[in-house]
Amino acid sequence: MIMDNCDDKPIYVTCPFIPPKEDFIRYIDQIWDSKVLTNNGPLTLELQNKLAQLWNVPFVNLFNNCTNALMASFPILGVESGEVITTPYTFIATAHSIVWNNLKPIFVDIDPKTFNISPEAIENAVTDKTKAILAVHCYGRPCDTVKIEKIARKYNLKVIYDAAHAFNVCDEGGSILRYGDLSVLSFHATKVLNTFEGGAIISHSQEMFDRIFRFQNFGIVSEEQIEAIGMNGKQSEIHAAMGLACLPYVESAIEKRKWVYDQYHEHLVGLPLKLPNYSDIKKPNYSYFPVLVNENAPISRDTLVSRMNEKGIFPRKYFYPEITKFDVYADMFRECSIAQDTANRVLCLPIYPSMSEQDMERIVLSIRDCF
Ligand code: T4K
Repeated sequence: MIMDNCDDKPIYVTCPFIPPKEDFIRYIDQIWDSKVLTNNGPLTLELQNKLAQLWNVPFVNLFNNCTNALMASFPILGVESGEVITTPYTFIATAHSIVWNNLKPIFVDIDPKTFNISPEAIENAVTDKTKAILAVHCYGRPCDTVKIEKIARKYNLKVIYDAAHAFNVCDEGGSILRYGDLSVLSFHATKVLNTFEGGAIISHSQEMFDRIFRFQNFGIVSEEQIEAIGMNGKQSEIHAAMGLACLPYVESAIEKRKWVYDQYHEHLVGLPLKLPNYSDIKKPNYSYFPVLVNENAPISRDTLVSRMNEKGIFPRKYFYPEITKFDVYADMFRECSIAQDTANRVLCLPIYPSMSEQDMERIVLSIRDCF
């Protein structure tokens, strides 16, 4: 978006974490030496191992993005027909991954407190055609994994968690990536850890790891054997290099995000906005700062956005509209009143590790001026 009447630098919803250039170059030198550019080279394996250690999970397959990893998840689990219960309150990639597999998404409502898919709504939507649940840990807040897994066991359903927002998030038992048949992460530029573009699938057995490994490499078993209509989902060495260069800084980057979160809580108190509260999460990652504009606020969410834009500040309406409001999903519409109400009032404020005190002040003033 082009800004008028504003001398200050624009402030966007996020700004990628960039490691010191020398750290990145050191890994690039290794690529130049090895001449291995892709197809599971040493840097990809190193990043995979480091992430598995970090999360205390045994099996991590890196992908070239989260969307491809989500798309691959269904054939990998043998879900090839039928219905998948999912949330309408998410980024479009979640739903696309179902439809790309010629599966039918069944959109059910969310919990108003967590913005995550409601387990009760899932159970009410189960039919004899249901094969899987695709749940999203929205904004990095863990889903009600206990209830979801119970429903999955009762009806013999596969569970995939879209954990695009959930890098490093832990509950009392450790990383939330241990839940579900598969968890799928994003390392897009806008995420807590970035590899420019990237993703990963976390699985729980050597057999599944091997199957994912082959599927993301065209389904190749050997030169003379192809076991599936696989895809090219591999992450390249340059992307792994970025991940490795960022990784040592990720905890301090999350700490800086927490500073932003705390500042918003301190300075936006008393306004007709409902602020996110992550105090009940054992280890949150502060990846997003979604506020809800109160129904009786003097201005609407859209007016707030316009006024902030005039001052060169660009929060985002993640996730407006809910998926079934997009034309291409209109014939899959199901009434989800909580998702609709949330989508109409939500605004994700800028949050990223390099936010300066001056920029924080600009954002806070731009909001306070509106009320
Ligand atoms: N599931 C969920 C729940 C997701 O949220 C996502 C992605 C996915 C799956 C799929 O993951 P990937 O396949 O992408 O790995 C952004 C991201 O592109 C997308 O990854 C993310 N979710 C979604 C919530 O947000 P846009 O279209 O809003 O991005 P964009 O380009 O407008 O960027 C937002 C702001 O970030 C810009 O205003 C400026 C800043 N920015 C962005 C980029 C790309 C930078 O400063 N530098 C950059 O390189 O989708």
